[in-house]
This record gives sequence, structure tokens and C-alpha cells, in this order.
Amino acid sequence: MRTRSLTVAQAIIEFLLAQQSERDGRTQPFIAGVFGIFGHGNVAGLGEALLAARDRMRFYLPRNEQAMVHTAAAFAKMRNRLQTLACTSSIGPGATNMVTAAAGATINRLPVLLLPGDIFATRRASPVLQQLESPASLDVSVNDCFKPVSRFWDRINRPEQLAPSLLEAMRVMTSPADTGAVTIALPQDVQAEAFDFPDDLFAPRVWSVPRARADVSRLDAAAALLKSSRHPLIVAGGGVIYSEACDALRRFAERTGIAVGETQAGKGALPFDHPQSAGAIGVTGTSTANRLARDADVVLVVGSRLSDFTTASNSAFANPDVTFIAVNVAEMDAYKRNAMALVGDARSVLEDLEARVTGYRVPDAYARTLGEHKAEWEREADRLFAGTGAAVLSQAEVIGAVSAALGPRDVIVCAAGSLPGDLHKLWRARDPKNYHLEYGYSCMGYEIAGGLGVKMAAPDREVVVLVGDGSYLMMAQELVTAVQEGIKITVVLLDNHGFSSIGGLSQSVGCAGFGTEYRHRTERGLDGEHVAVDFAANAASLGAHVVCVRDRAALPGALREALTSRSTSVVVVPVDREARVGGYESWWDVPVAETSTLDEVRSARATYERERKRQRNYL
Ligand SMILES: Cc1ncc(C[n+]2csc(CCOP(=O)(O)OP(=O)(O)O)c2C)c(N)n1
Ligand SMILES: [Mg+2]
Repeated sequence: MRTRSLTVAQAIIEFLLAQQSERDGRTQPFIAGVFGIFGHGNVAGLGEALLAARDRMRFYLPRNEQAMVHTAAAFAKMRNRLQTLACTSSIGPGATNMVTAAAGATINRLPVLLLPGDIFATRRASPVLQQLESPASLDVSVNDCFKPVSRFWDRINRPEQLAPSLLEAMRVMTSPADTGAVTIALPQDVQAEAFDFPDDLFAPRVWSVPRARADVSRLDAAAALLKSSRHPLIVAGGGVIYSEACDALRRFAERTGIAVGETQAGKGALPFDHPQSAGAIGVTGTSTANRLARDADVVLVVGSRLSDFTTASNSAFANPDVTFIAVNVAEMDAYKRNAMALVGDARSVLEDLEARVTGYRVPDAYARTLGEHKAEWEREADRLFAGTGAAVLSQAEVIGAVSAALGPRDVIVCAAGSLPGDLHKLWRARDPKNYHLEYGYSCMGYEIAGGLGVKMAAPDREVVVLVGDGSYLMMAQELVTAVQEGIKITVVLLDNHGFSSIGGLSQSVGCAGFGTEYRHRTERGLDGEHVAVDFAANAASLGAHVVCVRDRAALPGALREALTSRSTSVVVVPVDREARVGGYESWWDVPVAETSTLDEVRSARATYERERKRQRNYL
């Protein structure tokens, strides 16, 4: 057996350089680069390996470990999970900083490779700086925190363990059903240790991403069920986009006339103005999709994990006889809501289903109603885009202006606050990659870091990050990374002095917006003047080009200036915290205090108990 003497860290980089993914005959390197922040836990191991390989594997230096994992996840999402980035951290806080974003990647079913440094395997230097000690076991380190948020987790205590671990890591990351965060914890002594690795470990390897077909008898049964339906509805999730099944979905919808509601991850699967597009579905859905959901007798779910937001806390599908057919690569998702499970790739299964429903068409009345609902919704969106006329702009007005300023292939990026709900309803997606929302974890702080990953994955598209002031204050520092790398993103920062989203939610549960506004403390609490934050100075200090929007008339020009600037730009827009876009025929289960001294809470509880009656079991 031919071998190569390499350190464990060098072997990892050599291995990663040789991995490719393939689907539909197209191959690409699976790991497009490595992000890292060095400390004693990785500087001499992976740090040395990355230095030596710097001409073959690009290294990126971010500002925060959580952010770099968001960047990697956003990159993977934009590349339909066929490519991602690796992330290396030191031990201790550098490692645990990645845990939040690892959970986000796993929840969103996006591959990221995490390589946190770990405490000495030999225990020679112990407790090393930043080591957590457990009286119950010497085998525990903070990296055990990654276990529940990773789809594969391993710790390499001996070089011999590396080969099977790397192969399993690649299998999981390239599996459409199993993918998510993969963590390989690397003790700092083992990283630097030399070993004679078999040459074969470094041979080029192509990981083929399969298009699994569903069981034939189930396909027949599902087609028969669909053909019997008078009020069908399709729910398109992220799986449609990741599988590049948008054309297959469009054909299926056109042939049958069935309307398509889109989840946050599935938005853009059909262009907004397609006759069969019903727009956003669920808690943050449009009246069009939510009315169709209410009446649906058969729901064909494609590539969705049917989150609570999509089902409106199990209240959206109100027809007592509703049945679900679910197409998903992951069995866990395909069986949800007692669905007839079609386990397979979205594109393959849609094609196979289409062949079986020839001749079927929705009733004429269905098609007519869909058209009327759609026209009504577009009027509503236009009304919201026109704004309130008040001195301070509404968020919907800003969304309308951003939409007008962008081309069909450009991308908006968002994750948390009131923006995701407003965007889900209002954004007029014209391309499957036009709308990039991280709404599985809805992690404040994803936005700018994610925008960076999107732009890295799609340099030919304008990338506009929409971010609330709360999210910006949580994690704005990756603006520096964007400036450093010459990767141009545009950030639109909507300042409403705190949490409009949770403020509104707090009011609706009788809690008066408590603790959701950025105000100075008085003797009564946090109810003084707004805390003035100079966002323009802040963004400028990080190296961004800054444009401030002082009034309505200045908004289009400000967006134009930011978009045409060659530098990463931040547009600061004050918005009205109270001018919210409401809900449309939907509901969300947020339990209200069952007993309280506050009148508003008691009244909210009564409403809550009434509304909860809408909830179904779908057993
Ligand atoms: C990391 C994280 N912490 C807390 C939350 C809960 N949360 C959701 S939205 C929100 C407020 C967001 O504020 P901002 O970015 O200003 O957006 P706005 O609500 O004003 O639109 C909070 C605290 C979250 N989603 N993520
Ligand atoms: Mg805010």
C-alpha cells in the first residue's frame, strides 16, 4: 500500500481538495474554500495545512465564527447544496460560537463542514486554556454541544480514525435526505500529528447526488387520489428549488391547473405572476394561498418539512376530509401529517406523477376563483407598496421600492424580524434564486453574513440584504469581511428602534410590547427616549459606503446609488414601527398566559382559546 506522510490537518485539506459532487452529469468541487478564525486550538494544525495549501484551497478570514457558518450555509443554499464551505475554529469559545449557526444549517437542511479544534487527545496539557472540565468524564469537551445540532459528529483522537470519518462526513453532506451540519472535532495535538495515510484516501472522488424515484404503486395511488380531487393544492417547499424541479413543477401545475402555494424556502419556485402561483402560504401567507388551503381536499406537498408556519399551527388545512400526499427525499418529512408518502427526489417524482395524471384538470370554477383571488391580492400588495403617506416610511413601502430597483435575477437576503413575514407575502419573486430567506431558524444575525455567502455563490447577481436594526446590532461585523474580500453586497437597514415583530406579537398576547423597544431607562423602566444609534457612522466605520434616506422621495435614488456603487453599501432607512402588514386569513399558536393579573392578557387568552379550536390533528 502506498502511503503519504501528512499531519492530520494536512490530510484533511488534501482530502477535501479531491472531493467533487455531481448531479445530472455536472460536477463541481464540493468544498469551495475554508473560513477560519485561528487560536491555539487550530493555528499550528489546520493553520499550517491551509498555509501550505493556500494556492489550491482559498482561505477566508471572517470576523465571527457564528457568522462564518451562516456564510457557508447561505453559500450552500445558493448552490443548491452541491457545494459548500468548510469552517475551522479554535477550541472553546471559537468552537461554541459556531453552534448556533450549525443548528441553523441543520434545520434548513444545508451542508456545512465544521472543524472545531478540541482539547488534547493525549491529555498531556490539561486543562488547556479554554477547556471545560467535567467531574463525570475526561472525555467531555464543549464540542459535545455540536452533537444535537449536527447530522454527523465525530472526534478524531487517533489519525487512524480520520479516513472513515471523512468518508461518512461526505456521504452525509451530499445526501439530500441526511444533509446538514457535519462536525469533526480535532484535538489540537492530533491535528499536528504525522501519520502514513493511504494514498487512496486522496484520490479524486465524485459524490453523485441521486434523483431517487418513488415507489411505483404509491405513485399510482397518489395519482388516483389527485384525479379524484376537486380542490387540490400544491405546497412547494425548498426541496423544489434544491432539486432544480421548478420546471417540472411548472409543467405539472400548468397541465393540471392546480395552484401552488409557496413556503419561505420554496418561494420563487414559480414566478409570482404565473397563473397557477398562489404565492406565500401559512402564517405569513397571502389570502389567495390561505383560502385555497382552507378548502383543499388533497394537498400535494413537495419538498417541504411542513413547519408550523406553513401549516399555520395545524389550522391552515380546514377541510375535514383533507388528505396529504408528500413528496420528499427524507422519509421523516414524507410521512408528516399522515401523508401518502412519496419518498424520492422532487423532480423525478413530479415527472412520474405528471405522466399518471394525464387528462386531469381542476374544475373551471376553481380556475376562475384562483384568478380572482390573485387579482385581489395584487391590488392589496400595490396598496401596501403605496405606503401610508405618513412622514416616516412603512416597511412595505421600502419593500416595494427595493423590488422596483432590482432586476429579476437579483437576490434579496433576510432572516428574522418583521421583514420575513412581509417579504413572504409581498415579494414578487421572478426567479427561483430571487428570494433567499433563512426562516428555518430565523436567526437574527444571519442576514449580512448570509448575504456574503450568497454573493460568493452568485457573483453575477446583485445581492441586497434586508435587515432590521435589531439584527444589524446583533451581527454587522461581516461588513468588514465583505470589504476585505472586495465582495460587494448592498444592505438595506430598516431602523424602527427595536423589535417591531416581537413588539406586535407582545401586544397581541396582552404584554404591551414590553421589553421590545430600544429606549433609555427611567425610574419606571425602559420607557425613556429612544436610544439613538448612528447606524450611518457605524456602517461607515466598518468600511461601507453609506446612504441615508431622509424622506420618501429620497428612497429610489438612495437605492440606485447603493446598487451602482462598487463598494459594499448600507442604506439606512428609518421606518414606522407601528405600520405593520397584517395577517391574511391565518393564525399562529403562541400560548397566552392562562392566568394573569393583567386585563389585556386575560382578554388575549380568551381570544387564544377561541382560535385554538381551529387546530387539527391530521392523524
Ligand atoms: C438570535 C435570535 N434571538 C432572538 C430572536 C427572536 N426575535 C425574532 S425577531 C426579533 C426582533 C428583530 O428585531 P429587528 O431586527 O429590529 O426587526 P423588526 O422586528 O424590528 O422588524 C427577535 C428578538 C431571533 N429570531 N433570533
Ligand atoms: Mg427593528
